Amino acid sequence: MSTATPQKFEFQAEISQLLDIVTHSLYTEKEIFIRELVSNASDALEKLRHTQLTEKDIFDDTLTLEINVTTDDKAKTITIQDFGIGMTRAELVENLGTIAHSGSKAFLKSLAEGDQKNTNLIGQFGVGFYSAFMVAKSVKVYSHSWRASEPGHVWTSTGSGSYEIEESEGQRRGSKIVIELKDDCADFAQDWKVKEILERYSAFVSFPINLNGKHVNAIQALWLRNKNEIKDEEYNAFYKFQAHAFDEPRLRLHFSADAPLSINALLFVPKDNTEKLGFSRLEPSVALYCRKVMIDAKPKNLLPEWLRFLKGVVDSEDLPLNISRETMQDKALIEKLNKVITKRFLKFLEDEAKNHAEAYAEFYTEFGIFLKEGAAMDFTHKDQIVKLLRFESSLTEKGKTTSLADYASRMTGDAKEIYYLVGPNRAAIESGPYLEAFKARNLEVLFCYEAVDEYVMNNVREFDGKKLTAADHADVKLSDIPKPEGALSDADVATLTKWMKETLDARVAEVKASDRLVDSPVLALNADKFMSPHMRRMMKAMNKDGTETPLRVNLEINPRHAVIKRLFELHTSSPEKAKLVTEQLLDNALISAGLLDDATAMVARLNKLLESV
Ligand code: FE6
Repeated sequence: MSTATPQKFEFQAEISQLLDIVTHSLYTEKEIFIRELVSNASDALEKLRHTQLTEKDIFDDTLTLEINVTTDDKAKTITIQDFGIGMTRAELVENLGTIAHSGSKAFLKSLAEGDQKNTNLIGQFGVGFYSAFMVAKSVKVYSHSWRASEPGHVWTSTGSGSYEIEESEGQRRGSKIVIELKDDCADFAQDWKVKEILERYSAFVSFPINLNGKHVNAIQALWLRNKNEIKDEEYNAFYKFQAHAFDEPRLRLHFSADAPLSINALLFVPKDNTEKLGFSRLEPSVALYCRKVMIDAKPKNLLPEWLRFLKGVVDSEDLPLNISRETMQDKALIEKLNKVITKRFLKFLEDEAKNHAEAYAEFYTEFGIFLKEGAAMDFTHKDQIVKLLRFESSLTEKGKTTSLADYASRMTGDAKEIYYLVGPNRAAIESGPYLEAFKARNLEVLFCYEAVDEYVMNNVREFDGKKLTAADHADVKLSDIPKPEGALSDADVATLTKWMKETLDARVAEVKASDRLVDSPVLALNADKFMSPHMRRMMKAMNKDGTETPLRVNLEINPRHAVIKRLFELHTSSPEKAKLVTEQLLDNALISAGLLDDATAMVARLNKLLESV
């Protein structure tokens, strides 16, 4: 059927309804109409390229495959033109109604029910075109199919009620969409404004995009290329562009997957952890793409919180284009992407740790804190993350670290616990009274220097069936070792500990002989399961209650130590002085444990003791 005169059509009811939704509620930002129309143009060019492979007789076959965007701020118009496959008259009508024919009822229904899964039903050239009506007074679509035998047409509508189709002379191949902008949308006829939008959403579209004659997209979608053909410099340049960064990336992971989802991802770890440097909390910045077109620059749920230091791109063909922050159509899909990518990245770190131990150690120094956050908070990936944690230990050199797996491999006999001590640094832990018992028994102890470590250890709880245990907790039971000569007798110890408990009264829960002490006279053990010394210190620093909770410690004494043996004599010969010594020993133990809140009384007492020297 050939029609030279304009023909008027009413929109089908479904189309009217859909147009209304797209125009008024599907998208949160009006500017994305440019992304959608450019994406359609790119698809039309892709289809043409495909058609060229099999068809000889192509209309206007010499045209370059490019997209031209032009603006006219006087006339308040924006035009998006492609030399793609184009549409015949029948296709104009058919494509407009595609959704109406391919499950639009289900789509509308699910939208109405607030369940937006079904937006997936909309294939290529989906509702995207309709988004033009968010900003348009009127839209004209000039199109000429690649089929030379078909004439060109112009389709016109204001988006309400009806459209017209008319034959149009002199059309070149492809489609040209001319939008006459509403007055409050006139900004989209500004060159600078449109440039910004194209750079934001369409920077990686494969075909050249010209804005008012100037080429605006010179960067390749590196993530879709074969990684064997990409040079380091190209990756680094891409990273700088994508992350707005000035450094070189520390690590990168470029991977693709087909099942269970199509994924092409390029992830970077930056050189520095800026949060550590005191900058503000990082925002998610692995951008989400669908076939080179950006969907969300900062998707909230694409990766777990603790991976917020990653930069890069995830591209999945399975995503609907019109996904946006508020209309998270497919939470399940994003969750699946999240799982697959996180697992893959953790596997990558595992390989790095194995194959490039030194680079991994440097990465860990900088970004380990994020892994700790993950180990403590992310139950789904905990087991994989815990393998990546590293600590100094009583068996490593200063500055060298060990994994929990390596610790476990060194455990002997029927040992079932992995011990750790928290302290400000190596020297402090090594000179404290807690380590000696473990050293004497050849037990390795992990050294934790960071404020979060205790929290992490408490949350991780165990590794490979072995319990993570604080070495300074009262519950820790250690094996017997041969007692050195010259200790107080059991009876004398019983007498002395009883006397000391009476003397110290409520300041201690219990006084007893120690099986831990080798070189130190006394040791304070945390008797409170729920409030460790370090937790107490943290609460104090944050000015939370908890310093109010009375301190409960067990005091352990070393019956071999000269001071204790002397104290035993003193407690009968000079009880007053023995009381001062006992109190001082408790304070010494509390200082070692980091638990002495106020040293004033201690200093006064010490001065008194010094008088008698
Ligand atoms: C979307 C206009 C109906 C091609 N090229 C471009 N856009 C396309 C197609 N669409 N569908 C096919 C669309 C319109 C109407 C559908 Br009316 F742009 N650029 Cl081949």
